[in-house]
Amino acid sequence: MNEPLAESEAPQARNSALGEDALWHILYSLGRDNAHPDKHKCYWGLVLAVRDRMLEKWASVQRQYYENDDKRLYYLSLEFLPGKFLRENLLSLGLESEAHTFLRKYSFSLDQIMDVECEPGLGNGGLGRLASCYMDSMATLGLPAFGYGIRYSYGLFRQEIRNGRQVEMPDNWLHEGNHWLIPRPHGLYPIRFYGTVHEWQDDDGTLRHDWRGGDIVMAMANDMYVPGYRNGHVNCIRLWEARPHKEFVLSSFNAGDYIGSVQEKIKDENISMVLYPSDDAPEGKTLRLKQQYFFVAATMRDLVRRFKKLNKPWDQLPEKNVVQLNETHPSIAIPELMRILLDEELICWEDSWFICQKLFAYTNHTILPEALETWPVELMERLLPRHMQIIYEINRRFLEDVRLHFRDEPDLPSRVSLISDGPEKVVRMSHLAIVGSFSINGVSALHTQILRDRVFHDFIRIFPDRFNNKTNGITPRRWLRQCNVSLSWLLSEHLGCDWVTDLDQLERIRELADDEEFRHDWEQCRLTNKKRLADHIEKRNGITVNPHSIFDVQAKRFHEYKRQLLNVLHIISLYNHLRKNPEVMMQPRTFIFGGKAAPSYWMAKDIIYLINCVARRINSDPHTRNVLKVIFLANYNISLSQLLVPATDVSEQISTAGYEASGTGNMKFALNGALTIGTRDGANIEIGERVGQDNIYLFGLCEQEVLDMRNRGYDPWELYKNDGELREVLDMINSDEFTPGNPTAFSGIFNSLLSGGDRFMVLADYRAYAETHQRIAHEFGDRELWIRKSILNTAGMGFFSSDRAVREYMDDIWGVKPDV
Ligand code: B1H
Ligand code: IMP
Repeated sequence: MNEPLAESEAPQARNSALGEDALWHILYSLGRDNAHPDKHKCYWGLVLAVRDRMLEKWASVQRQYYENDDKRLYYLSLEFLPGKFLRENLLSLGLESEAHTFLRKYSFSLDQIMDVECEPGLGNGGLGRLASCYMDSMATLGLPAFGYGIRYSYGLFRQEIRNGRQVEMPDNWLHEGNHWLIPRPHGLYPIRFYGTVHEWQDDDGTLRHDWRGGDIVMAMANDMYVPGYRNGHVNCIRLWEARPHKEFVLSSFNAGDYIGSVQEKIKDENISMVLYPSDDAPEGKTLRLKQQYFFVAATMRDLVRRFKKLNKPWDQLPEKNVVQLNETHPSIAIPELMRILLDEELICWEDSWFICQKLFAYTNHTILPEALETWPVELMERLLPRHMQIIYEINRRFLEDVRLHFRDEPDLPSRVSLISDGPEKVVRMSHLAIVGSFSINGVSALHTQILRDRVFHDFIRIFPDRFNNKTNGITPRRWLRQCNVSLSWLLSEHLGCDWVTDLDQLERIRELADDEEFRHDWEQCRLTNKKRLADHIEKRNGITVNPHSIFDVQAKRFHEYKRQLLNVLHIISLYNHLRKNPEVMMQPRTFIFGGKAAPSYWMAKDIIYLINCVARRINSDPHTRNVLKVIFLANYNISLSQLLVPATDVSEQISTAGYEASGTGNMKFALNGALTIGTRDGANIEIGERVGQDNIYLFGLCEQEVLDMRNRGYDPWELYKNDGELREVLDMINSDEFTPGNPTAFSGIFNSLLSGGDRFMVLADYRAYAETHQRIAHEFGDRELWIRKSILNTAGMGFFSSDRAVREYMDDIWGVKPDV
């Protein structure tokens, strides 16, 4: 094994021009005439030509991993949000100018042909995009890393706004095929569900278990390639697709049940059909658990297959591999590896458990109680009977240990148990992930502190050394170099190009904040980006916005804790103020919203409806429309985000303190020179520390104050009674002001804020928020002051590079080394 390939067998590097290859592919791979290629042909031809170059590098990098006997990182995530590929891959491979030359010949720009590309929406939001940023950094750092997930046929729904309401449309992102994804129909893995566990005794009298019967679904790999930035390194994200199990289908055919067998086939393929569209609140559906086990089992097969090639003893598995679990969604990997080691490799429990606990690491991304994943024991027992037995045994041994070490705390075992006894017994997946991992991390300093103090407080005492913080990061390649071309040029002119892979270099523009010419150039870049967004808004929404107005943006999933409501309440009060004081000069403002609500989350969908109703009213009022506009941009996704981020003046990061684990949107806006209005929540706190407290607008209750206020007894009616301006706004919502003829359209929202107790303390933070906005409008008018602050934001954001984050994971958790 590990024979290096002979010279002649090694792939030859492509040395023809990219454009020539694209033309070649149009004819020979796509079977289309390449005489006068239109933009579709140019796009597909380029994709294949770029892909060739990536594959060559990928193959040699994979060989290198074996030859160097590298420790490998497996990053398991139910979600990835890579965004469009072509521009990113051209940039990383240094092929941009060659592509431009080719396209110029046919009078296309790269922007034009990027329209052809479909964006894979294989994730809900922050968690999925984080996985993609990390994959980018791992490739750029040259790590032997492997992403693993599911190739959903339908990604996150496409959002349309009809009559102000969100309507969900299917996202059939593969309808034209997708050449960035290479299917691997050879060597599928069988994955079992249901069935029964047979016990038997081996020659030594040891009790053995064998999981048999049930349904088999095949897992087929589809590989998506991730090139590092100009370093010749290419990794891959392997996405599993469910395929019918041939033998099963055949036997039904033979039995003459044609329709039945086809139905079975459809059922099997359902597993990878669609992404669950809820962010921060997992849906406890059987199909979801099937998805989790399906991708995890196929992934562990791949890991074990590669490890076996090395002919090393099993105890070296954790020396050669590490598995990072992105949230608890893949945590069924822990009992799955136990099953493989115990039942297939016949390793004893103690050794198997020792291996497991050294292999897995778990990242927690949320403390929302409704988001902490649990599965009914009854379901787990039926779908994965052997895994349920293993979970019981893990729990039995763990609790025995806890009882031994914490004798005087009789309640502790039931609090930390993997299985909770309620009306329905459930498996607590976070407890399973904690007990089975050697590292557990939160994603911002505050979030990790909350895990320590509250959510996992009991576990900190049991496993004090396992917990650590890894503040999130974003990739500067996509979130600056690619999305903000004008600013990137300006930065490179002053700093050289190294900032793209060494973001701390941005510190060096701090001194340029005093340079008038630089500030002027900075402002011009921002204006270019704002005009581009204004054009987009004109085209999409048919509304003209003033590019000199404050572009105030809140773009993220709709959730009560993210408090889009707080933003709308304030917009309505500004509107009232303007109507009552038509003579006042107000800084013109454009409030922009983007984001999707989970289809079954009615409150969030009502909030979208409210925003659109308020927008309709305000945008059509001749008295205010020159100074106030409200825009809802439909179908927020990575591509739209790349347009919004560089054009934003004010970034809204206003979650109730303690609820947003980190946020990564906050980092993207600030990196591109937006100023943040935010609560002391998630990574906002660390952003404030890095960019300087004078350059960020933090307001409102901090996490401790939120807790204290709630403990004291918080009464939103008090605020309603005492704050006339706020009362007026709330009364408008609770009338037909924005929905003529329908006064109860928003009574649900009104009630949640008042009689419902205002769970997310919107009213409590309202006054501080409104006052902070007043300051912002004032300071925006002072151009020198504002631009200086904008520059200092970008200058201070180096820390939030995902390169830094991944390096921390690498050094503190993974123990993998770059292979470059
Ligand atoms: C985050 C999720 C999430 N936290 C359940 N939790 C899901 C939970 O489909 N589900 O069931 C999907 C997603 N996503 C986000 O992770 C946090 O809210 C952000 O604050 C954080 O920045 C992001 C990345 O760490
Ligand atoms: P995998 O690691 O088995 O998924 O294979 C990925 C690629 O790595 C293969 O296509 C080979 O090019 C390369 N590869 C696989 N096994 C070996 C080995 O034992 N030595 C060197 N290269 C290998």
